[in-house]
Amino acid sequence: MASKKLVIVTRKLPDSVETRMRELFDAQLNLTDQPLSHDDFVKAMQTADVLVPTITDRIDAAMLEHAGPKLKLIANFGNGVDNIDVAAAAKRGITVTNTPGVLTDDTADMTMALILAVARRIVDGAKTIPAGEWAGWSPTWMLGRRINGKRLGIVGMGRIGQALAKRARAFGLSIHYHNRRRVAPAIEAALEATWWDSLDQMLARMDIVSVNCPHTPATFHLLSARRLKLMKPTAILINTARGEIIDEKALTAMLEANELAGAGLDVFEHAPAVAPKLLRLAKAGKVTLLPHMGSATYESRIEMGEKVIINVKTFLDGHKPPDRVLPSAP
Ligand code: 8YV
Repeated sequence: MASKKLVIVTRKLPDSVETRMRELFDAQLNLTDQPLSHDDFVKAMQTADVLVPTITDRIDAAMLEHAGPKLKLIANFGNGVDNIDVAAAAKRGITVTNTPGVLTDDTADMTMALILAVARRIVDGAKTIPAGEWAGWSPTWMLGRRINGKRLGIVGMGRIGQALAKRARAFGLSIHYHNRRRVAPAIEAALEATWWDSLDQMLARMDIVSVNCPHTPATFHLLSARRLKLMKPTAILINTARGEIIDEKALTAMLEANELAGAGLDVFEHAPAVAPKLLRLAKAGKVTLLPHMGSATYESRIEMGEKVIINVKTFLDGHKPPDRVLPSAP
């Protein structure tokens, strides 16, 4: 009987996922919940048949140079694959898969939560009671901004953008979006969404802007200093996608200068490092910062693991895995 293939998993995963992986594969698990050291990562690249990395593992062209002859599949535990040079992997005959779909609703929920948190100052207000700063109700204290009747501009109308649109409609927001391609008329009609061909024009008209597109070379600093300047000073910006999509330095400067009303960020350009200026803005109640929690539910993590298992098993059984990621066109 052929020996089981070596599947190296770089981070601690939910118990049920690890148990199933042990049953199916020769699984080398990382039980420490710390990223592998550089040396251990290189060793994993050299020895694995299948590698299961996460967003905390950067697999660029240089790292792929270490790939051993057996490595044929990188089954990312995550939806976004900006941590992997998919084109360089393809050149080496390495298939890349991801985990789409299962984290859509949780990420959309968290995006909606951030919209509410920033607009209604939920985190800001919640800090006051434990700090002993609440002297009693006042007509003019802790005022936020109403979201009902306002305009939400979604940058990237994929699965998560559409799931956000559904939620936001229930809160009385009108839905606007910019996407490389206009979505199907039936989806647009169901969401009562208005498509903006020009991102610049959309940004200038929105009360809330939410970033929900993937990070690719084409979306790096899509919200550049110039584009951020187009936004209304009363607007708020939400990002649960990737930090690199927004010019964070420019955003910070605008928040400091009151050229934007606030921001809710679940992702950062240099994560896990967060710029000291952003920390100061958080203390001042101008921004709500979350530690990349968009898909952080027990359910999502288990379903992500199950997707990884299906991709790995299908591949090792000699078939095309369902969630293959193809190199994007230049
Ligand atoms: C994941 C994410 O938790 O799946 C994604 O793209 O951004 C996250 O919510 C993370 O990537 C796990 O690797």
